[in-house]
Amino acid sequence: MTEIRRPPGGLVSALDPLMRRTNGVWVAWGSGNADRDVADRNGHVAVPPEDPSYVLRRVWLDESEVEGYYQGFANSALWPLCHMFAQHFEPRSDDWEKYRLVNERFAHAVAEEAGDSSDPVIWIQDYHLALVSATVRELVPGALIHQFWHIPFPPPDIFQLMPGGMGVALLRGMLGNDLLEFQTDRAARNFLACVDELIPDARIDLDKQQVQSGGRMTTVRAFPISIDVKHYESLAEESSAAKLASTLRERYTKKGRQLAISVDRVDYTKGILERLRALDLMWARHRELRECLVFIIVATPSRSALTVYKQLEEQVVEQVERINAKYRTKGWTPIVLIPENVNADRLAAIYRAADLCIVSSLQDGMNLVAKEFVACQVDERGLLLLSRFAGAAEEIEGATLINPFNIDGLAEGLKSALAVPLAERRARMARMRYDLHGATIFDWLRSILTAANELRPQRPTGVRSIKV
Ligand code: GDG
Repeated sequence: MTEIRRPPGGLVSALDPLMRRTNGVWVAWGSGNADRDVADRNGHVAVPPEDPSYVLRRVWLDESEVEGYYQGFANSALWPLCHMFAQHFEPRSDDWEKYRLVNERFAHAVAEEAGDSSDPVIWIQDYHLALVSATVRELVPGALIHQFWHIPFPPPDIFQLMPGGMGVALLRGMLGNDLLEFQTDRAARNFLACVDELIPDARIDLDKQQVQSGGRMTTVRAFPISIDVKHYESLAEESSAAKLASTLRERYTKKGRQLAISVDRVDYTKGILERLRALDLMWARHRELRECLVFIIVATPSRSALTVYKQLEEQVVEQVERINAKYRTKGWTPIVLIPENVNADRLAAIYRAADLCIVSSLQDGMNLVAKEFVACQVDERGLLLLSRFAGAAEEIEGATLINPFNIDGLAEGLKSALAVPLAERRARMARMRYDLHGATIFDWLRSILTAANELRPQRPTGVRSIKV
């Protein structure tokens, strides 16, 4: 039997609705036992299976490629470096070699899909493919190429931890794009500063946010990603979600207790252990707050093949067990851990039921959970505590900003949050919901396509797009 799995990451959540609307070709790595069975000779799969509306072109990777390219260079070197976690940064030359080769293969697959079209629009997604645009430009000279970088970009002092040749090759690869899209101005500025330090022939115009190098120009700008707001709202409004939300409230908000939630892939960038330390400190310091709050933590395993991620999963379980053992009373368990992927309907009900949602990322490109929470708060009772180091903090007005490195401050911030009156919560949530409706994933897409269009006004874009 073939089981269809939808990975939990923000990238897929964000792009699937867009692909359905644009009928493009999505070139993506193929994995899972059944992937080859459902693809045709050319690696093409029509998706979604129940209502095919676009084509996936698979690039097959063997085990050693997955290890070196994906777990290795992408997730053990680029990911930690971009999030400024020098302690997890492991650049290895074998991994880099695999990363280069796999990027090369993606570039050739894209060129094949472009076929004889003289001016295709090619949109590359994320940090796994930093070298693709430069190669595609050689293979398809007439293409309009742009790339969205979903994660932060570090300042030069951090970026220069990357061994010289690799760092320069990455920057040159990214400069193969006509338009390079980041989540925030800060990330765009950091990228320009790195180019300024490391690419001697580059000329940067900071006002226009453009780089001239190798005889061509790259525009570098911020386009904060969002979500399909109506989709999340309608999930939360479903009668089954409403029912589950009231069941959760009946179970957990007895005796005037508040229900707090968090939802993350288990990743050291998300500040899950810091959040647990703050809760522990708050309950240790303020006895009166015991039994006042139940915390549901959805912690979805992710990248478990990497030791640092597997260890973090174990640490989260250990810490939750420790805190529960320390404070539990007869009728109260402080933390409910859901250490697995929950389905989207259940997630919407959890968002809806909450009085408080905490996003405590130590660094985060955007953080879609913050926006999903706002969209699903159809009863407008919840408060959002949001890390100032998530891109979302630069966008959402009405959240309470927190510094998750400051455990002490976070514990006190949690205490204050519990005391915010309902009327103020409602006013803030109503404001956030209003703003979110004005900045959805479709607005994000439109603004990117408009900016790309402006770079080549004589040729319309978005007619047939190819995504990597
Ligand atoms: C990267 C950047 C940027 C999580 N657990 C479950 C589940 N999820 C979904 C959430 C959300 C997504 O995963 C996580 O998105 P985030 O944005 O929070 O984070 P990353 O995965 O790190 O995404 C990030 C994003 O790309 C988009 O550009 O915002 O900064 O790091 O959609 O709902 N979904 C379900 N069950 C779970 O258990 N159904």
